[in-house]
Amino acid sequence: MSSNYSAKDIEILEGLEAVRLRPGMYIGSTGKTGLHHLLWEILDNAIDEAMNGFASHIQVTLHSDGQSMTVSDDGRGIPVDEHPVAKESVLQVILTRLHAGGKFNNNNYKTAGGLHGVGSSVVNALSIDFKVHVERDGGIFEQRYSQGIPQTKVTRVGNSRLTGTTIFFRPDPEIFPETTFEPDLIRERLEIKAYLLNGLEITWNDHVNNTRDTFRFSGGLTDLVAHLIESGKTEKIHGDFFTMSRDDEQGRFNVALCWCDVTREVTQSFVNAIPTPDGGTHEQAMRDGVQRALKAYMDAHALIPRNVTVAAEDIREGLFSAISLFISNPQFQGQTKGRLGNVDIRTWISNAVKNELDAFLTSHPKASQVIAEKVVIAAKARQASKQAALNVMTQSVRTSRKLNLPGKLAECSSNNPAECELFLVEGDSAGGSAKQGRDRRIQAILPLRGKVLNAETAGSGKVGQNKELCDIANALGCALGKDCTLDHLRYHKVILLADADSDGHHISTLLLTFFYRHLRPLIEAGCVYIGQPPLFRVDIGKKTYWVLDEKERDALLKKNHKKIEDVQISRFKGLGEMMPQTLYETTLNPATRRLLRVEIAQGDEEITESVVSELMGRDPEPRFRFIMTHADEAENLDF
Ligand code: 1YM
Repeated sequence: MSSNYSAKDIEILEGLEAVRLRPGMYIGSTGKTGLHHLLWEILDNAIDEAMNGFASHIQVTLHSDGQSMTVSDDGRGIPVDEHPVAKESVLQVILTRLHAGGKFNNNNYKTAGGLHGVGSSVVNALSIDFKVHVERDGGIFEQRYSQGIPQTKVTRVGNSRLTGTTIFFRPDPEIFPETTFEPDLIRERLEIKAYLLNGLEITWNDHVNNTRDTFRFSGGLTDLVAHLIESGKTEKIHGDFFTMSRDDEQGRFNVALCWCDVTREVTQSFVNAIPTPDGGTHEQAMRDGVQRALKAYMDAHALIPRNVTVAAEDIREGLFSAISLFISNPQFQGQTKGRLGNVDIRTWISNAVKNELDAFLTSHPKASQVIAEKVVIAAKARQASKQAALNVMTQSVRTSRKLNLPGKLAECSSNNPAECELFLVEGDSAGGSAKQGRDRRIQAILPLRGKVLNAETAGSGKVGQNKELCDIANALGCALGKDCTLDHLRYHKVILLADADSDGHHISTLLLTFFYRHLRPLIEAGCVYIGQPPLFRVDIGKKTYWVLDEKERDALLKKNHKKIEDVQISRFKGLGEMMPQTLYETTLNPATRRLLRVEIAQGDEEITESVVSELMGRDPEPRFRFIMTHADEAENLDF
């Protein structure tokens, strides 16, 4: 560092200060996930070095206090010579500047993802103690930091003929409420990385539990699938695994799979060596390729009995698979960014898997026979009951339609549309409570931000381009307007959930206008509902009641007038205020909630039409007239 404090130094300090002020922006949170994110960042830099072919061994050590870590690799070592522009050591540039790193190059897909080399400066800024040790150019170099501020210069402390980088860091307790690392979480991640990076040796030293493991797999994904089979306590039904890899201008990927003696399907997918637990386009494309290859093989060899039809899920029964994809522009979606969204890679992966699996099936006739028999048994079992067949049919519709789901949709796990419900929830905070409080099996949540577009004044073109409204249609599995059918409907109930105030009513009205104009078959089929959250909580003695409105509250008080001295009444300002559990009990739980079904009054279709167009239309005059005529019917106006 130059001796006088230059504008450049101030800029750097401001950069790292920004990280300390808003750590969540850089590492997601300051909770357990954020704490471990620090480790993943440093680890990913070491892994990048291995993926680029320069490192073959990585050591990760959790120190005995459980609150500090060391990661080292035997790569080239971070450069220590003077940066030509910054006029200070490249090492210091890397550790103090937010966007320093030689890895932004977009053509280079060989990056572990994460923050792409930005990571080390972020970890440095958020550590109370940070030491870097580099062996390179015949020397050993060291430097120490605290909270991102250099405590020493980059100093040559000895000679070495080896090369590599070692980083020690202790997360800053001023930033992280909890600074204890979780050994199991780390161990699992390291093991997975070793499966994905064939031949890389990762040593895990856990000085809290005094254990040491070395992970090194030469079989790559095959070893991972074998591990899944072993921990799933099952066995392959055929000899060889199917494996394949592709490496071309789109990126590269590996697949390993086999069929096992169970009915469930087990899949693990990764992008740039990062797990995608919620799947995505790569996982779906692999499945698609598998299904097409097997179906084609069975058709060509007349392996499907006359009275049997094979469905996609018959093929997937017992399928154990893994896909690891490396691409330069991964787009992660979903609440926890656990799903890949890139559509450009779909055909590439699906066709490659289809072609390679075609060849595998042809060259392994015995295995193909056994797999085909299993598929036929699955298909027969499915067809055995008409009801089951019906369920399964809708199931396959549901899964194949999952491709375009909006990122913020919290999906339910059931695949049977008849029991599934979609809640459209106003606001992120209410959306969050609903996600936590819901019955994950059958209830999906789509949070909506603020007022949606007024479909009455916007015109079909604008509606078709509106993300929020298209998200709703995509989640439901319906097209808009005259193309809207219920054939692929993914939920048989869609429930609007807004606060019981004027803003909430406005949003419900806008949504109903959208449904009425563009998704009318849903209303006609009786699938659209309005949720009714309670307005009051009334505690009488030890008992709690949730009541819908003033009328109900007064009735309740009248009935309990004897115990009236022991009464507490509170009014909810909004759904976001309710604890998830309370929201479930009062508003989501099918057994106790109250819903209004939206209907177009029989024989009054014309009236409905004119009310919608007048009240939601561009011309304010009819709205004014309506308000003036109906003003005396209104109660509880909320301004
Ligand atoms: C324990 C963490 O960070 N290893 C590491 C980082 C780098 C290199 C080698 C490296 C990269 C390159 C050239 C390059 C980094 N270098 C840079 C930068 N382990 C760990 N090992 N020489 C060495 O990418 O061209 C950023 S990270 F920017 F200096 F090149």
